[in-house]
Amino acid sequence: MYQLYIANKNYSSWSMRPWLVLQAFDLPFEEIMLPFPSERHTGTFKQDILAINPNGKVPVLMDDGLLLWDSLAICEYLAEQHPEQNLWPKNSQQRARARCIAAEMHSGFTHLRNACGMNIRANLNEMGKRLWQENAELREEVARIEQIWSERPEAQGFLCGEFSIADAFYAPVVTRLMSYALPVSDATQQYMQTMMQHPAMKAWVTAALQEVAWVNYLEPYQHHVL
Ligand SMILES: N[C@@H](CCC(=O)N[C@@H](CS)C(=O)NCC(=O)O)C(=O)O
Repeated sequence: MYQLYIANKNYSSWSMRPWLVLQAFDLPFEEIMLPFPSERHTGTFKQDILAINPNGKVPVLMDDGLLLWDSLAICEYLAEQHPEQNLWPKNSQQRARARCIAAEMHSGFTHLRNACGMNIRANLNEMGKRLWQENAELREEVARIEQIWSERPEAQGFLCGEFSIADAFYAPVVTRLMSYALPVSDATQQYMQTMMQHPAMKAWVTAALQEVAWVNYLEPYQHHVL
């Protein structure tokens, strides 16, 4: 049984990716939630995660004492451990493409990530309008994402055929586009719907919506009303 250490489902986009892969492929895992503190440099999150991962971040996968501490490395490891399940697409061309687009997400899209932090339960539509007008890099990055998504083999399907690690990597983009109501094409919205209907995605989003913890430093656009 794997152990996956994650942080708040509402906020932690890097935690979401390997969690979705474990869940979608029905791999046996125990989830260990280390919630972010309400204010930076308070609470026990940092000391708790540092006790198991010197890198000090989530997600972390533990497999029988083996520590893995990066979302993409975790997914690669899981794919290697379960070759009978196509965590990466079976078709070699789609597999190559899936790896490229997952890597592009993992190492890029910093404007989207910085301006539109994941916040599943929030309605940030008004802020989204403003960011869209003011932030040209954000518009460019969303255009690139729409291009990637438009190249999926089937309009009703996932990015590289069946659900794969590539989709898990773009899952937090789906929720961001919704939270900030960024203006995207019908084809993009179709993919967002496909993703939102996936059982693993539904399970994560449902759990995120039930969380009440407020993490002030991840809420640049809202005030906490008690
Ligand atoms: N490149 C890493 C990023 C991990 C990351 O930034 N995790 C965030 C949560 S989404 C974190 O642990 N932040 C806590 C901190 O930096 O103190 C990965 O792919 O796993």
